[in-house]
Amino acid sequence: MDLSAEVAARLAAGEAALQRALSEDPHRPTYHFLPVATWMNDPNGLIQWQGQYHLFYQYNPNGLFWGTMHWGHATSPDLVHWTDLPIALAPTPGSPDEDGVFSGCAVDHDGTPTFIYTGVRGEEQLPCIATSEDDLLTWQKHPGNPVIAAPPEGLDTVMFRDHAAWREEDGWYQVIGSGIRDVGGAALLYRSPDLVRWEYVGPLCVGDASRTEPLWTGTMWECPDFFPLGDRHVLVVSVRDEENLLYGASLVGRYQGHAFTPEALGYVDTPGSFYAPQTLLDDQGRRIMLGWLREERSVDAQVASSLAGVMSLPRVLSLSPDGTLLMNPIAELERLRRDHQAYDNLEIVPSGIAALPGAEGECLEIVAEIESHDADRVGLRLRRSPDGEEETLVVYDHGDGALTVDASRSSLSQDAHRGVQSLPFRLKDGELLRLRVYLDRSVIEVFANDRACLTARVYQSRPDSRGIGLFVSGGSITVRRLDLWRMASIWEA
Ligand code: DQQ
Repeated sequence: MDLSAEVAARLAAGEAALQRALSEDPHRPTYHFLPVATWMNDPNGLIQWQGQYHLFYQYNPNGLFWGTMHWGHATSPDLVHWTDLPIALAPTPGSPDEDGVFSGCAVDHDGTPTFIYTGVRGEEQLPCIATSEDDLLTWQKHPGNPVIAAPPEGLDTVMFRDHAAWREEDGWYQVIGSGIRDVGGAALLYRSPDLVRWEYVGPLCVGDASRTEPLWTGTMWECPDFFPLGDRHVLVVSVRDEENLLYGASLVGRYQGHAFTPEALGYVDTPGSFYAPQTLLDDQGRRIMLGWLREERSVDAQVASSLAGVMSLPRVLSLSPDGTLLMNPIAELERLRRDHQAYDNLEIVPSGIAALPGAEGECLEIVAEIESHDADRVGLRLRRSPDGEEETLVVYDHGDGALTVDASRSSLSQDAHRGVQSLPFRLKDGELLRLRVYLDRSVIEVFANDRACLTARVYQSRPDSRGIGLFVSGGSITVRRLDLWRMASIWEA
């Protein structure tokens, strides 16, 4: 397909107009990517190609519910402003993907963009490939699909899908998400000279479902990603059991001789709203992660709404010298900042509550630096109604060593799940609490001290739930500085 600049500009303008029309829905985010009208889940095939970022994503064009998976396609010059393009991959009747094209990755195979994805036919889920000759717009499936005929012989797998591939000196490698019955989640390693013929190398990493510390790694791993970062390697997996999608987990360790030795295990985000993350390496050398933000309300409410699935903001990953995974929002998001407000040196007394005069809104960025004077609990109140009937709290609990998004009073609607999501987190002696919070209607993304992320979905029922404040218990705090910006819509005309 020849997508001339003029056609592309018209598509982008039409897309933005539709997005603006749908923004009447008070829960619909305005600066997170989501498709116009139907269901979206995992990010797929993240790649930068000729300067443009490409985001493919699990997509159901048939409604606001999961089913008949396709790959949607959006591009961006900056990972902030997106243009949604025609569907990239759809199931082909009578083929190994006739019941769905599940998640996978994109690689540059000597100048040919190539997808590795999971084709679904009945109960079978097997690796397939597709290539593009027109800069990622249309895709030709390989006639030899599936390129791996079955899970490894002799391994009792409970799942076999989702792909991350990379090149080494002796050829291509990929990991496939899996689980070994009665053992735990697994990432299985394969090798290929050409992305078509694959040989099983062995498990890259296997979890232990009988262990729960420091976190339970489930019985299956979906959407594995594996990449070098600093002087180590990181394996990211989406942990689940038979019934539930649980969370993204990161294993940081050493990779040598095709063997991976994890040294540290942690949450990529709180259990709940953020799932199936994938990364790309861009031309600035940044390792950037996007994840699927699931809805946290009843299926009926989703089907009746204008949204079912949102893409997270892009995060840049790095490692601290001690091997801790660090995550920060990409700098390009600052382009959306408008109407700056700043507050300096606010003292809040023990068990105090502070409303921030003039601080309110539904699409905001908040950056706060807070010094605690022996406080037990300290945090932000977000989307607060004037009488406090609705509000969502971001809480640092020093005693419990936890960071929490408490959405239990976020909405009066019975359709909203209103959960409480926590992560282990403790400030070091003398360390300030540094919070960077993105509010985008039903989305809250919190970045804390470069090393913890909490994502939540909240569905306020009151239009006046817009206030922002602070609270403390057990001691006092000094808010050294708090900056707040209204965030522009990425679909603005
Ligand atoms: N979603 C895809 C699968 C993947 C799961 C199907 C994770 O490929 O395992 O939509 O959300």
